Amino acid sequence: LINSIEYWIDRFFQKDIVALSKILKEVENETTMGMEFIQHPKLQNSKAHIIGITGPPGAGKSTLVGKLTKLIAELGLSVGIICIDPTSPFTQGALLGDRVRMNELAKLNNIFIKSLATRGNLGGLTNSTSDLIQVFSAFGKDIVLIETVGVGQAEFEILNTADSVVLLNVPGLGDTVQTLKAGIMEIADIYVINQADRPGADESVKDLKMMLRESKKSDWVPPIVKSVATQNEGIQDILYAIQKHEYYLKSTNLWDEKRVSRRYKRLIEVTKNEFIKKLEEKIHTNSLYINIVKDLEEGKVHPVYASLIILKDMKITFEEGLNDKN
Ligand SMILES: Nc1nc2c(ncn2[C@@H]2O[C@H](COP(=O)(O)OP(=O)(O)O)[C@@H](O)[C@H]2O)c(=O)[nH]1
Ligand SMILES: [Mg+2]
Repeated sequence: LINSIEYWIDRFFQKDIVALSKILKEVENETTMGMEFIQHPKLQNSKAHIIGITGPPGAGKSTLVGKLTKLIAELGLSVGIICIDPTSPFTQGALLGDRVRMNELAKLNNIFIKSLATRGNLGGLTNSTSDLIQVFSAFGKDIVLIETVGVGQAEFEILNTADSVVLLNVPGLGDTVQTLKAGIMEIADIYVINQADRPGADESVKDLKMMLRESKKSDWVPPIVKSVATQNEGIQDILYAIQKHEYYLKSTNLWDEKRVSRRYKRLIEVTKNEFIKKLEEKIHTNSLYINIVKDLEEGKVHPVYASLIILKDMKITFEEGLNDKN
């Protein structure tokens, strides 16, 4: 009984933290049980406001997540936090620091923290991130905060995952403008210059403003907020900007559109992964596949031809013009 899905689902809806933790773990590890949890009719919920906090290492993301969470909890809202840890050995120490600070937070009511190890891709979101968000949402979390390190790809992934993206930077960061030019900064809905107790904050705000004016692309004008996370300064302003963005999303239908497109992307992702798994399995066990791969490796057939043979075997029909001419 203790291993039955219904047992854990019942406990989950009794707001049992152990059940929440159990289900998050199973879903994170993509176990059979986890996959059953995530498909459970009662768990189809995407009401939570998903907020991505991103930016370079050391910008103050964890500190901000902490202060924001406290403020949100004071409003009577519940928060789920997902921390995506980069695997880089250089940041191990910092990560331990993060954990300690985060655990302090966890003692507060209504807050639950899930730390994820990234599998290889530095700071990247794992496949299961969107499922973990869904679990938090079904549990009744009003807000899910996701901390990711802004290195390359992860910044774009957070864009597809979060409703509102907050990008942290620090003043005088020489490459602020450089990053902007690379287009990376255009992902954010809210810009924060944290560590505004350090010199150059106003210049950074001015630079940002100019860049954003040039790249205006929607009705939403991303606000730029200065903060000193360690001193709890500017946190109210950041939360206000987040709430304003939530209102904007809901009043323009973007809120629903984002949910629809995320579910669709997940469908494609899961199907693609399963397909590739099947394919690789067959390539190692099925003689038709073994032979066609051998011919391919020996340069006897073109990859397109080999692919057609495989698709045909899988009974996947193809568009006109792509059908095999044999
Ligand atoms: N001076 C100053 N230091 C800050 C501020 N916010 C965070 N820090 C410090 O910057 C370091 C990195 O912060 P952390 O939140 O771990 O950054 P993260 O890597 O982006 O998560 C820590 O030592 C913080 O105490 C700030 O507003 N001003
Ligand atoms: Mg951190």
